[in-house]
Amino acid sequence: MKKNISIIGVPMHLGQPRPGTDLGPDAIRHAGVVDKLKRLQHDVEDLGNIKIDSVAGEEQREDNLLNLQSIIDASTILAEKADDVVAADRFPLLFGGDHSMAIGSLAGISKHYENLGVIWYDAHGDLNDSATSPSGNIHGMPLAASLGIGHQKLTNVHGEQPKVKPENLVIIGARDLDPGEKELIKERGIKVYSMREVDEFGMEQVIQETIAYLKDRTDGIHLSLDLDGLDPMETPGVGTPVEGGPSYRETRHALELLHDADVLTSAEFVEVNPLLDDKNKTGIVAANLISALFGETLK
Ligand code: B3U
Ligand code: MN
Ligand code: MN
Repeated sequence: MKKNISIIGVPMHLGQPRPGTDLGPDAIRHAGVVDKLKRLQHDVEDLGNIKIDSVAGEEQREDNLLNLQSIIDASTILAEKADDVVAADRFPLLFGGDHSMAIGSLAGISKHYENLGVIWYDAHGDLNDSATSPSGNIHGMPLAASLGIGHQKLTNVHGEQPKVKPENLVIIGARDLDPGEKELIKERGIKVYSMREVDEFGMEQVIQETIAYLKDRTDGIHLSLDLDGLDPMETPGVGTPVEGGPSYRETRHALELLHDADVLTSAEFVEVNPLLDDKNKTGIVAANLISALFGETLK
């Protein structure tokens, strides 16, 4: 089905200490993604990159939260932009940028849904708050913040209400969860297909079950795909690689199945870091996955 897609680049780097994720959106563009989407007959507009400012002297970890105020400022701008795209009846497609950007994207998009579903494809849970985080890096916290857990400034971006309900969330590919995250998953009954389950059931079944689970209980579904969700052999350009992830082929098939089911209403591809990459491999994988999600078939 033809979609009206609006691309937003989010050169976010403040959610973690390594330079380079600010170059992620352009690395995905350089892999030719806009042309690919146009060739698939979609209406595509590229809104360019939002501006990420950092508050002077904010490098220190106040309250175990690195760059808190700068991230709040950027998230607020992103939330408004994503909100506008949905209000215009277009499909928000976001290129990142570290995963702290999801605080803003989910805040903006969720305004339009009673029950926004979220598929979180990631090696990590991103369910920490300042008390459970081993790093103080906010890119490990966006899902918690979206559930209404954590520092009030993070949970209150673009409205005070929780953006996502725990029963509307599915995490896929997890293999590096912190103790506090595991507790939260248990306590809130969050559905997780860790690598153990992906290996046991296969990606096809995991995705079909995810679609069946979310379809009836939600009125829209957002895909948040962290490129470190894939095995780092194929996506080396990420800040926190974790071995033992799904391959490009498995992930591509997951996105083909999501395309066929036509259930997604927004998507983001995050954590591309060209400074850690090998000849833009990770940007190219992101572009290929996006093409699969929007209907490209390899025949
Ligand atoms: N869970 C760890 C590591 C981490 C989270 N997200 C990424 N890395 N990309 C943390 O710092 O919260
Ligand atoms: Mn992540
Ligand atoms: Mn991750």
